[in-house]
Amino acid sequence: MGLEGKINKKSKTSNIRINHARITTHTSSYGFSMKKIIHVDMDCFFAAIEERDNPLLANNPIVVGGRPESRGVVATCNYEARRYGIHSAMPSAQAVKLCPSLTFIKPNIRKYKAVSEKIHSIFHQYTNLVEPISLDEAYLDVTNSKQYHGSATWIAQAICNDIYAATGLTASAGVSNTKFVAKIASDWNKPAGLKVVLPKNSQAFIDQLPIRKLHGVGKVTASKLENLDIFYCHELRQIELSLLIKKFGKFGKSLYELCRGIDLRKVKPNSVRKSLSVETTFQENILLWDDCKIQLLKLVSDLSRRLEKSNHPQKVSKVFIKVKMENFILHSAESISQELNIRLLIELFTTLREKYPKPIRLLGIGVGFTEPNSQQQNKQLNIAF
Ligand code: TTP
Ligand code: MG
Repeated sequence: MGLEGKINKKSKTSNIRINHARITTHTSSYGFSMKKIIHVDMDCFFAAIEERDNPLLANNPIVVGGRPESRGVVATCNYEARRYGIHSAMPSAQAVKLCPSLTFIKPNIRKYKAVSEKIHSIFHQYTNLVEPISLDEAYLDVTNSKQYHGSATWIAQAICNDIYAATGLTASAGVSNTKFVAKIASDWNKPAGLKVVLPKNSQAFIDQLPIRKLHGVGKVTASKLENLDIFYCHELRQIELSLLIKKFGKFGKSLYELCRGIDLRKVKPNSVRKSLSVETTFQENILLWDDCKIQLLKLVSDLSRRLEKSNHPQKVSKVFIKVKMENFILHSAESISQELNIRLLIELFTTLREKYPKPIRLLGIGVGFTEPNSQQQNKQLNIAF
């Protein structure tokens, strides 16, 4: 459904709540994780399923997504198409310009969900600590798993083999003692690749990573770091915590920790998401209404894509917006809504803007979900996402 179709004309704005928070930093004691974490991610998921089901497509560039003439976007594409520079979220019209012989396939979400159920049930054969991230991706904590004498490497390989045997599709896996390294590792040897980063090699592995690989580092943070002549994690590690906090606020502490391999996030089994949000920090603070509107619409389209990809079982119950001003003060506003509602977000933004007519450093939007009822929770346990 196009974004226009998602506007809920019945929504009311009478229950807007405005919150304020000052960004603060705090210190905590560091501890290195001795956990065994696997991150599994299927290769070209939707496209691989379509190729499997139609051998005539093999070796041809294909896209799963909306058609160019109906202003569709690429959900994913196979490696042949990636060679032309095509990627997820690219407008299909642009994709066909890059590769005129491209084959477009309409997504069949029901089919992809059935495959997803199979792979998630394989994960559960190795541990109960499975955190589903999306249809094709999950974190597993196998610290206490007994199979293969507890070897996370062998378990990861066995999971990929089982997935291939059950579905005819390949997965890639990363093994590490932290979530963020396991995720980077699963992408390392794609497709059908396994990358193991042992705790003793973790620092050396992180040191050679470009800073853009770090969890949460987007274009703006990366270019700020690059302006400080910091391109790789080993360079980031030379920077003092106080300077990072001065430059990046609370996120400075995360940067300090991540480049040292410190990521204490646990694998959260069957986590019930309470919200989903996106945000962007601007290279230059913005003030003009037109600039704000463009950024807001970009965020809406980004959030809408993520909502579709994550396939949440819970219903949307509210929308919210947050605005960080040039002085780092954060203001937010929210309103009840059953869907991602652009008009309502614009109203919330206008309310905040009238109250705080100052240059904006960061803009974020999100949706909150209803608490799942027990029936939904059971469904979640069964299908594990
Ligand atoms: P990804 O795991 O991000 O991508 P992928 O599996 O196609 O390719 P890779 O081998 O690089 O992991 O996403 C999984 C599926 O989610 C993907 O096949 C299609 C869907 N998807 C969207 O619909 N929109 C998006 O913007 C993205 C990134 C993915
Ligand atoms: Mg994938």
